[in-house]
Amino acid sequence: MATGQLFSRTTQALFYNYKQLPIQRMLDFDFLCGRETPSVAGIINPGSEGFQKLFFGQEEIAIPVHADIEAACAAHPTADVFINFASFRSAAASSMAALKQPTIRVIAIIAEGVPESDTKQLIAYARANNKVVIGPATVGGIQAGAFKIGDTAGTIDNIIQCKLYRPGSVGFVSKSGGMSNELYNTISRVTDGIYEGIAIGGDVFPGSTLSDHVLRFNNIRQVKMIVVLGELGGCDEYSLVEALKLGKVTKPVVAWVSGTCARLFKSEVQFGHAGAKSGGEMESAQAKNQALREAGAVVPTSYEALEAAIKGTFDKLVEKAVVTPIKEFTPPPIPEDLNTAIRSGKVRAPTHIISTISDDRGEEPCYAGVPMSTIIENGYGVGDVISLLWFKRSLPRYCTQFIEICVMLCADHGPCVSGAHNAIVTARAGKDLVSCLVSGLLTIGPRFGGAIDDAARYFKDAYDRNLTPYEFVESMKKKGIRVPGIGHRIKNRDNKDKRVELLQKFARTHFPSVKYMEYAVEVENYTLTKANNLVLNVDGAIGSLFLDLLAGSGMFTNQEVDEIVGIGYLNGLFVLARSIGLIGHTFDQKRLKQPLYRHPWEDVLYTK
Ligand code: Q5B
Repeated sequence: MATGQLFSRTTQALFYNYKQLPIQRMLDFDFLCGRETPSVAGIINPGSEGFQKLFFGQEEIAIPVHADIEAACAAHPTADVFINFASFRSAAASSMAALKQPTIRVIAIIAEGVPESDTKQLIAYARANNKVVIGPATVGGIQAGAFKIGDTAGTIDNIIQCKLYRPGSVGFVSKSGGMSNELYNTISRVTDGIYEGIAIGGDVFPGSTLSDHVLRFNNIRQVKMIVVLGELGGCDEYSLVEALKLGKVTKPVVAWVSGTCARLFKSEVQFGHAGAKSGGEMESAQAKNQALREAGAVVPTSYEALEAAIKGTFDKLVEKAVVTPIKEFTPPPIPEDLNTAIRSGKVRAPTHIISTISDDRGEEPCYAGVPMSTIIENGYGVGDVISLLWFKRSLPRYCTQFIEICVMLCADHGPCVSGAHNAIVTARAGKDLVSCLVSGLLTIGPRFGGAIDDAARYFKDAYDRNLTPYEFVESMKKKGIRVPGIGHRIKNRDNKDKRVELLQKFARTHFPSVKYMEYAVEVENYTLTKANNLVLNVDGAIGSLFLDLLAGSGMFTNQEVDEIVGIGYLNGLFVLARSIGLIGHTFDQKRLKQPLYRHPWEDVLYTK
């Protein structure tokens, strides 16, 4: 790299702490400048590794993410700039770690509020090891057409407006990052633009000083004039005065120290930066401006006159042919982000998902349009929530009560049923809760718990077609289908399922009609003539009674009832309810610290 140059069109940085926007802005700047390689080689996101997808022009690229600074530097030995977006709490430690890496040459520390004692240590280490620190409390810097640190120069529109996508002839250094954006604009209006701009940051002890950068600019062939924007407070500007007096700066310098208004305040005043406070006379903006003027810098009489001073100095360089005219070009357009384009109404994009049951975008989540506060304040129960999220309407209280009874009655049926057994075996194999739950749920099907929908489907079809129980059962037999909702492994005529009786009792009391359930009972009466255990089971009771609920509530069309049964809503009741029990069994086994389950050999018939 040529003398004085900090950056070039091939400079690459490591970016500490993943911040999507400033990284994307760096990559957009790269594309605008026609760089061949992205200026961000890697991201350091403490503790996590992988890749981050970002755009380089129209192309999506994956930038490696590293868990620590050492790993990132080892993976990207040519990335010699470290852009530190750590908080003020961790900026010093991470900056020192970066400075200690042999591959890192320049670091920019963005955080404001880094303890001064820590900054002093960073400065001492950087000086001793010939490294450059920009900041803390800085936006960074930019080499026009080559490399940009983070958010420097703001939006792409601003960068284009200020012609920062190609080099000009002005070296610019300021304390303030915000004011540097302002000056990029001013300089672009009255000169051929910025060659390099640096904001050293507003702390009392900046990592590099105004004069450090002015002296560097003086050595850069392409920089023809220098603009300096200082600030009241501190003595940094005096080292520049000294350099000017000693003739170390040979290029024209236009300077302004802001903060002249401090004299209007009766007491000492502190401006936005830690270093920008009125102190003794020497630290006043007036004294510094005067000293710079006397040392040979072009210093206007006010900030308003700064633009004219820059213009006058630049025009003289043009007259003397020190500056050669730049060939202007139009930079490539940066593709607009889809979200921005949608927001501005320029494009429309199809959605990938359609959802009708809930919405979490407003002030509070809504279930089927009912706000959460209404659900809580009106004392809704689980049955009401199921009614909203599954059926998309508020069902009458007796219906939601029935749903809750189903959930309570089916929550568990002891450790010996298929689902509980699986959950227990899985828990004893040391698996996690979700695995245990899922292994139990996977047993729910046509024989165990998952016969509710089929029961509803067949009972409805048979009832609606006026089939007698005899015709229905025998037609099923002919087809080789067991009647869903009929039969149980342990329940029989003399040991009826209490759950079925409770459901029937509730429905007979509250439902306007229980015609489907009564039909199911007639079917049961017939199947019991065949075998003692062919009782109406809990699946059959829920299936037939839900038909009565749907039909009797008057809130569903026939087509909707068919759809509910066809889709298979009703098995959902068993799945939901039994999840409670399966979770209970899992906790139980874990609480009891049960060992790995192995089925006894004696319980297996080994045969050929
Ligand atoms: N036969 C439930 O069978 C079971 C017949 C039938 C006509 C029928 C069986 C069945 C339909 C599915 C159903 C839900 C597999 C059950 C539940 C939740 C649970 C579970 C718990 C809980 C029981 C002997 C003879 C054979 C068969 C005939 C049997 N069922 N005929 N329609 N439905 N039901 N499932 O006792 O002539 O000898 O060949 O599939 O509704 O899962 O607590 O355990 O809360 O956890 O093993 O309550 O009924 O009888 O298969 O030896 O059959 O009866 O054709 O006749 P079994 P099998 P044949 S509630």
